[in-house]
Amino acid sequence: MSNNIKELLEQRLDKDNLKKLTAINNIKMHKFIADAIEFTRPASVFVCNDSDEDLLYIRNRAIESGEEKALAIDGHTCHFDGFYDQARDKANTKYLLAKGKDLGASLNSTDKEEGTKEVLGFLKDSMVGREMLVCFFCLGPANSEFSIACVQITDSPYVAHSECLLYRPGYEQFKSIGDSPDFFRFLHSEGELEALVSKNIEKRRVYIDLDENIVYSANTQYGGNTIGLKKLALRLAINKASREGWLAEHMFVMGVHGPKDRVTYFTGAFPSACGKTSTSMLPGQTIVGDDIAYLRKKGGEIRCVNVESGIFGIIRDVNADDDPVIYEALTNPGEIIFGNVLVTDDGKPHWLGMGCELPTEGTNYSGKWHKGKTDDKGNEISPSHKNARYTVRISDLSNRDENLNNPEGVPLGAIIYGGRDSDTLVPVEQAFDWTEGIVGKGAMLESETTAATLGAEGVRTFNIMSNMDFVSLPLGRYIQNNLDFAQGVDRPPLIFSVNYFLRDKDGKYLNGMLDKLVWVLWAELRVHGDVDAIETPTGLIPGYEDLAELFKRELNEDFTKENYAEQFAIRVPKLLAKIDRIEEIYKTKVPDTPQVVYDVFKTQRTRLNAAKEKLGEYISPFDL
Ligand code: OXD
Ligand code: MN
Repeated sequence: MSNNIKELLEQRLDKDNLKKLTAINNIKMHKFIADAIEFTRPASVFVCNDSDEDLLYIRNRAIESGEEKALAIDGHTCHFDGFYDQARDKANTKYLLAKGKDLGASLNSTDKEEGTKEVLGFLKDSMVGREMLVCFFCLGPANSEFSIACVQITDSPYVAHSECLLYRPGYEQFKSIGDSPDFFRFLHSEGELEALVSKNIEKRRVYIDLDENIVYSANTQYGGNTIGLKKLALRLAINKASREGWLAEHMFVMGVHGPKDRVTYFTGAFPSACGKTSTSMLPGQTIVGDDIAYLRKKGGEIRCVNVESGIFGIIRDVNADDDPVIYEALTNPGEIIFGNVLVTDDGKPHWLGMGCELPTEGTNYSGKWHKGKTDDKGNEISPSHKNARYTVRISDLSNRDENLNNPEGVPLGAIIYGGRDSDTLVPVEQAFDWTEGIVGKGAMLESETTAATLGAEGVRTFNIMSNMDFVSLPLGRYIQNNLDFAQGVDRPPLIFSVNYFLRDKDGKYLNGMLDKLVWVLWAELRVHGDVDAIETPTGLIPGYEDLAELFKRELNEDFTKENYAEQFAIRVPKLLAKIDRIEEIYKTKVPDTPQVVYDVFKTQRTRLNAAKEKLGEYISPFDL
């Protein structure tokens, strides 16, 4: 260790914390901590070594600092973010790009020199009078080819506590990388606080340096902007994966349980708040992860892991009927952080769609709340925010998969891509092959925006592989990486699209919340060739009889021929319009689009026009 670094650490850390830090012998990490101390000037530094004692210290700090309040049920706490800090801030999340580097116009970036200066300006002296927390985590299971060591610096005990639930401990893993410079670094400060929330929201910034594998986050508390290992690390990982020939995706990983105890692993990419978590938590199935997956090729197959070990889930509409496993965890003792829900004086959390009437007063992200309370624009404040969250360890859930922490990952049988689409795609469709799947399902994904990001809701938006917010390389290259990924794989996973959000002409949803179980189980049967399918111009859809049987067996419902005909109608004009819309985006915004993308558009257009000629604009699946 250079003398300066050593001296600074010796001066600023007490004996215990210095010992914990220097037990990890990594010069680059030590320098990162020393620089951050010098820059942010905390009153003290705590280093977490993942012992029970240290984890308890962080949890207690979250409560003592007031960032979390203990609730009535043992282990439950609640955290509030500022009124205008309730979602990911896309506009102020940017890549720091050195002169001459270009990620394409679709990615938000800023000049590296200027951006670094700006964000460091906001971080300067930000920890004066506060405690700096230094935590180590491992992305992916420990001691595996998938593992990435990480160090997080934050002055928010809430952020550190959340990460202790959401990620695998990394102190020992960090020791095992020795002096390697290959790890991710996160520096976060919530900045000046007022009533316990970040005050200077206009100075909220999340800046990502892909060359240095470092992310700076300032003046914000909302998890999506601050929990370094989540979407901030995903951006770093996508870029690293591209350099190293693997994939980092915005995907759940789940075990789908087919006939005779057969388990087939699926990943699923959905934009935020479009049913990703609830799919991974479907009754009778097992969860590996609900949000981020790493995929690697090993011995002729694709294997994948959950990068995380917990869930930062949207709590809205979690209730005993639709999400029984999560609901059980949220209503029983265990370590859980509720975020931005309504809390009543008896210490109980309440949220939209929990299955009962909500109280008319309590405390929420606006402070003391009563029914009818309005914000400064005169809009009624909802009791619990639409993007309110819960944070829980997957190991505390009864449906955890036995391979949750398998260092080898799980073999991938199928990928599903889903979005919020009221009028175009059928509920489930298999792509003809890997190329049509990546292009026709993943690279054509669109979704109506939700409360998980700041800005208007319900706007149909292009969202490539549901990863648009996190892609950190030119989009054309990202697609090519996905296309190439199946090379050398003996049986590439099947690719499906799903759509849970089809509506009729009166705006009513055509599907029940649990219908997705049937779509996923049908897809599982397809992976093993157990059922036939009907060819459409864009893929393969289920036959009526197979679905009716699954609806009866799994949900005890009679799936009528009318339902089937309405849901699985091929809406040719809508599908053609979608191709036009997406093609225009690639032509105008993605100069490095691989030719094969246009080829797939062309083929699908030709097939759709031929079908229209023969069978009309809206084609009943019974006519195919
Ligand atoms: C999330 C998100 O929190 O995608 O997972 O916003
Ligand atoms: Mn997500």
